[in-house]
Formats: sequence, structure tokens, C-alpha cells
Amino acid sequence: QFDPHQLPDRSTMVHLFEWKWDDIALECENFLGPKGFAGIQVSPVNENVIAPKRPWWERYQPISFILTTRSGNEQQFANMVKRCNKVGVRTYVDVVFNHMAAKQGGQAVGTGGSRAYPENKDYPAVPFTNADFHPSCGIQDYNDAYQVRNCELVALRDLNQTIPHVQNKILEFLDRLVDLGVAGFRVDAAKHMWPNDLRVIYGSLKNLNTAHGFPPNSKPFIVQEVIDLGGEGIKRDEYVDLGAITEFKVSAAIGKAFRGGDDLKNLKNWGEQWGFLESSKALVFVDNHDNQRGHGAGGADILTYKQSKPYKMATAFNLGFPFGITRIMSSFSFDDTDQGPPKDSSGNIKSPVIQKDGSCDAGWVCEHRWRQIYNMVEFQNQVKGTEVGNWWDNGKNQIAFCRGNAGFIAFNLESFDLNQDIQTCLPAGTYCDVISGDKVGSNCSGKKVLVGNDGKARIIIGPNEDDGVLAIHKGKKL
Ligand code: LM2
Ligand code: CA
Repeated sequence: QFDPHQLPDRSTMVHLFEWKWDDIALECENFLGPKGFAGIQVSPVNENVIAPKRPWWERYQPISFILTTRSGNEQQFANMVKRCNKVGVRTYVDVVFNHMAAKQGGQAVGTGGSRAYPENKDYPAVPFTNADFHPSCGIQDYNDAYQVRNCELVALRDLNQTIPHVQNKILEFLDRLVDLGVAGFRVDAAKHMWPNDLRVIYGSLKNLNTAHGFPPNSKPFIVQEVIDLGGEGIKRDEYVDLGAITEFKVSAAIGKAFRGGDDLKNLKNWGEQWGFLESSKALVFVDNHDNQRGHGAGGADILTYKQSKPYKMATAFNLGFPFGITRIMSSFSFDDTDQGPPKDSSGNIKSPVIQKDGSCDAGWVCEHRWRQIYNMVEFQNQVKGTEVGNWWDNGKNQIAFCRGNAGFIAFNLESFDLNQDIQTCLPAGTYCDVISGDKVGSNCSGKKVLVGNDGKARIIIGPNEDDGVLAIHKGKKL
């Protein structure tokens, strides 16, 4: 449950928040596969309540385990998983089973047409009845583990995962997804469930489907959403032997550093010494769908697409430094924190429009299609398995390091030039900086970096350039 089952030469997943299954299948074939992405995290796949104005968060209010949502139906989902696996892109599903939909002021209608009666804790399309839930109470005190796990998170009806019927229904749902070829799960609200119940559920899961290219006896990858920035009654350590964990400390610390709240030179020992989990257990990201809009953890430290320059720098560091299992966020643009994805007048989600230059339009941000970001996905694949070497810094906010003899990266967050001869650890030659441009034929549309016989190169990053990063690697030598 710790292995994300990515292809050996791939390293990162991307969260295609609120994308439709048919659009994702195409994106796998046209972009993610060719660009070396290892996987996708998708929005919840099971039926959710239809909430007024269609906010993004309606998908965190389940009505049943029928696989019909605004992203598509079961057949479309199955087709997507198959097509993505075929081009080497794994699927991880955001699964919500801590709770069911909250009271809606009457009957609730789901995206698959099912009805439910949250007032009575009655969800006939599963079915779950009152007896399957904890008695209602609110979570007031996050130091009280019992409350956090047995009371209702923002009034969402709280399932009792100790009950065998509840476990069985959850298992049927997860196993169905395994049959369809997914590689694993992001377990929503894991902190709000008892580790022992999760142990039973995870321990009973089917092995991954060999017809989709997984080796026999592979366990589904599990990443548990446990928000623990310290100072609460529940510790992420209670979940570490069960699966990987979303490391929110990374998201907060990386945002703070690239917002100028911490000297970049301190990133030299990025990892456990910062209080993070061990690398193989930590899912690391600059932002996620919650904290990019002020929900969840990290507050004002979090960087998002809205601060594009430091965001690209933080993402380059997250992908460039060998720590954790990495995830990139791919968003739709929003002003209002409740706002759902772009939709037409009937409430259907709109497809992203891909422009000539490869970027997205029609309300979709598609950070994963920003050159600085997808080229760092390639960088990460090219340097996979190598260590950090030849760390250099100016004592403050200019840093650089090598990854084995495969790649080199430099950052400038100062208000003055970086202009230095730095050891790159790369064989002599001319390399194309994949941040300021790209290799086109035998040429480079960005900066060319000349590495001498001693491995040194003159590295220049001005303070007012579009991007405060420069990255070169063995795959883009001229
Ligand atoms: C998560 N992790 O533990 C998700 O990452 C997060 O996005 C989910 O909250 C949360 N757990 C529950 O699955 C989101 C959103 C909330 C929203 C809930 C349920 O952040 O704001 O709550 O989904 O849709 C909304 C209202 C809230 C209301 C609740 C129930 O914002 O005011 O509570 O619905 O009607 C009365
Ligand atoms: Ca609970």
C-alpha cells in the first residue's frame, strides 16, 4: 500500500480537479503519457448530492456508490482508466467514506438520480440506514480524538466504519474500482476515521488488476488525507503503518520559503530534518484543492497559480529535490471559494479548451500544461534515483544544486542578479534551459548553458525575469 506502482522512468502524479473522464482519457493520450506523467488523481467518482449553484465541494457529499457524477458515468470512467494505463498513466481515486451527504433541507437528489434522506440518515441507494452512523454531534475540539472521529465533520453524516455492513459496502466500492484498473486511492478525511477500522478495510482490499499491467499480488497504493501541522489530538504517526500520508507541512513550508518568509539556503536539508515524514511515506505538493482556496491547512503561506512566479519556483523545487511522492495541482480558475468548475447553462461541466500554444482556456488553469511545470516533470524523470550534490548558495536566497550527473537547477529569489560560475556536475557541452524555453530541433528557444570541461557553467538569472529558476538536464543537451 506504499507503492504507487508508477512506471520505472516516471515520478509524478497530477490532480485533474473536477475534470470529466472523457477529457482525461484524451489528456492521457495527447499530453500526460507523452510528457512522462506517472499518474492522475481524479475527483470523487461516486454519486454525490446536487447542491445549489453546484459548488466544487458537493462531490464530498456522497449519496451512493453508483459511479455517476458530473465527470461521467461508470463506462466512461472504465474507458478512461484503461486508456490512461495504456499510455503509462496510473489512476488514483479520491474516495470519500468517512461520511455521507449532510442535511439539505429535505430530500437530497444525487448526480445519478438517486434519492436520499439525510435528515433520517437514510441512503437507500447504498443502502445505509440510521444504524450505520454515529449519533450526531459536532466537532468542536480537535484535541479530542473521539470527537474528531465520531462526530460530524461540518455536519456531514458520520458513518461508523466499525460496523461490518459499512465495511462491506466500502470494500465493494473500492474493489469495484480496483477491477476497473485503478492503482490506488486518496482517502478523504482519514483523520476522522479510526486507524483500526482503516486497517481492516485496507487489509481486505483486492490486489490490483493484472489485466491492466500490474504485477501479481500488488496492493493498491493508499494515501491518507491526515492534516497534522502539529498541536492537535491526532497525529499523522497513527496512520503511517497503514499507507502514505498527505504531508501538509511541506505545502506550508515550501509556500512560506518561496514567498520570502524563509531563506532559500535553509532548504539544503529539506526533508525529515524539517519535521516531515520519511520520504517514502510522504505525498508532497505545493497546494491542493482545499488549501488553494483557504480550506484545509496552511493558510496564507500557501502558494497557488495566482502567484505564478513563486508558484513555478516552488513547484520546480518540489520536483527538483528528491523528497516524497510528488503531486501537481491542476485547477480551474476561481474568485469565490465555493465556486465550482466551469459549467454550461444546464450545469454540465465544460471541457477544457486547449489553445495553440498548448495552454488551457475556458476557465481551466491547467498548471500541468505550463512549460516550466511539465518540463520539470521531465527533469524529475531524467534525474530519478540520483542524489543532491554540490549544493551552492549565496548565504541567502540564491541556491543551486546538482542531481547526480544528470541534472542541475538554480533559483534566484533575491532582488538582484544571480551571475556566477557554478559546478553543474554535467558532462561538458551546451544545454537548453527548460524553464526559459525548450529544445526545438537542435536549437533552444530559451537560455543556452555552456558547461565547461571542469563541469562549471556561468549561471545567470535576473531578478525581473518571468521565472526565477534555471534547469538543465542530460535529456536536453544540444
Ligand atoms: C476533506 N478532507 O478531509 C476534503 O478534502 C474537503 O474538501 C472536504 O470538505 C471535507 N474533507 C469533507 O469531505 C469540503 C469543503 C466543505 C464542504 C464539504 C462538504 O471544504 O466546505 O462543506 O466539502 O461538501 C459544505 C459547507 C459547510 C456545510 C457542509 C454540509 O461548506 O458549511 O456544513 O457543506 O452541508 C454545514
Ligand atoms: Ca468519522
